[in-house]
Amino acid sequence: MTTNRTFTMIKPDAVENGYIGKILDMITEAGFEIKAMKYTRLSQKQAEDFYAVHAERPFYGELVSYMTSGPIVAAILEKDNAVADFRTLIGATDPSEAAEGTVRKAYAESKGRNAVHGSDSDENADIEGKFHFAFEEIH
Ligand code: IDP
Ligand code: MG
Repeated sequence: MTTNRTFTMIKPDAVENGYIGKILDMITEAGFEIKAMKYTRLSQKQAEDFYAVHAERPFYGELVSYMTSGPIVAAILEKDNAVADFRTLIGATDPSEAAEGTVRKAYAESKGRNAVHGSDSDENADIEGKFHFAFEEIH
């Protein structure tokens, strides 16, 4: 398993608000290299499966409907210590708790509509990357 990769999505709120370029700029400026990328829209089933771990949480329905509400940018990123460094770059789940200089502080609307996803472990980075990209789409 690769330990220097993470998986991200620029979520529908950030796409809708015109922040794709600004967020990709923050990501590349922070030293992440893009290994795979696509502009796509999650189906109901894809969103349900991707967030299955949250199925019992009260916000699950809201989360699935938000994540299918518009297009996203999905990407696999590479950097030493990618998972932890990317979580630092995006900041806390709730933008009101996110540190200055983080993506969520700058661009998230709320705890639910929080601009970006970042994998929380090497294992999930691998699973989530493969969920969205075929082998030949990763370079
Ligand atoms: P993370 O994205 O920072 O890892 P998680 O706790 O894994 O946060 O939650 C996954 C996603 O579910 C969040 O990014 C956010 O979009 C949504 N979410 C989490 N907590 C809430 C909540 O309390 N209300 C609404 N949506 C939430
Ligand atoms: Mg999470």
